[in-house]
Amino acid sequence: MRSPTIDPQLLHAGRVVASHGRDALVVGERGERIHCRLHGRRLVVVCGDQVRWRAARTEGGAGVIVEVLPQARVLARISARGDPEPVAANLTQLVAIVAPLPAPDFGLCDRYLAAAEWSGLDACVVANKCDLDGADTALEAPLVDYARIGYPVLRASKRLAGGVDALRARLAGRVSVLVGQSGVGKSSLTNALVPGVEAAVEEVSRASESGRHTTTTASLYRLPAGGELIDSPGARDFSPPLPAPRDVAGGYREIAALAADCRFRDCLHRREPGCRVAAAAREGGLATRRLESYRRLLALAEELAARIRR
Ligand SMILES: Nc1nc2c(ncn2[C@@H]2O[C@H](COP(=O)(O)OP(=O)(O)OP(=O)(O)O)[C@@H](O)[C@H]2O)c(=O)[nH]1
Ligand SMILES: [Mg+2]
Ligand SMILES: [Zn+2]
Repeated sequence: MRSPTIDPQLLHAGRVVASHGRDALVVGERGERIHCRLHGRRLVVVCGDQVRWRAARTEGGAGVIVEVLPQARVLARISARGDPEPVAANLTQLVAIVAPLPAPDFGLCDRYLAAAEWSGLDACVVANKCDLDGADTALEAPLVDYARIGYPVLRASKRLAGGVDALRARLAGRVSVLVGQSGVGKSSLTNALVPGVEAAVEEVSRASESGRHTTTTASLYRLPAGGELIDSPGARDFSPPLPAPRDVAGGYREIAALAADCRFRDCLHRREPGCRVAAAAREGGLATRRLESYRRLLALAEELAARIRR
């Protein structure tokens, strides 16, 4: 149903808070929520996009998105077909969540952090479900490494009193996306941080006719202390679009810092003589796990570059 006070010619500003195929939920300037369709085939929107929309002329959707404003700092992934696909736009921070359960995949966490480096996003790591027995021992070594290279590492739990306080403080005033394996607790954290979010979760999942538990589409929420939070679907396997092989090291901040002292300027930190990065790993100044993770991503970037050349 169309509100008689909305002039179908008028363009309004809005923010995409969820999108699914050709449908998007937009929040307007006065906080109103409008179910919108995309105008034309070429428009694509993701969570966080700033858009212009007008009231629908025909019955059906309440609004039509006619324009997407240029995006800044996007989180993107490579789709199953191998194409780059934005996940969320206009971010300032990536929050990588790990937990003792499901079994943690720190290579995945590294790839999220690399995506943040390449997109110019602040990043932090959250060790969630810290109420579980043995949570610390399972995660300790990689978390110490992350802290050592300058990523804030926070502990969180929805089960403990004050269990999300540190994360809440970290999110204030920023536009953050929660990422991580399916089941690490992204939606649970969102519920704990955004009052009344259960209703919004219901609304979004009804719009996309999906189940309620495993998140299938990213959703953006306002935080009471200022800032915004995007809950994203968990990935079994995430890779950001990869840069040229020589730029992969830029996704690993401690490796990029050491690379300045390699003998060769184009050192890829594999078997080159005079490689400061490899030396640091031998001497204990660089986590071997991170170096191996970098080399795997480098191999992937080379494979992609070769495919593009062919
Ligand atoms: N013990 C414990 N369990 C938790 C905690 N947070 C979440 N869980 C449980 O972990 C399971 C997965 O939580 P979700 O919040 O749905 O995880 P998610 O990351 O949103 O998963 P996807 O949407 O599939 O990506 C649920 O059974 C939660 O109850 C926590 O702090 N402690
Ligand atoms: Mg979820
Ligand atoms: Zn090197």
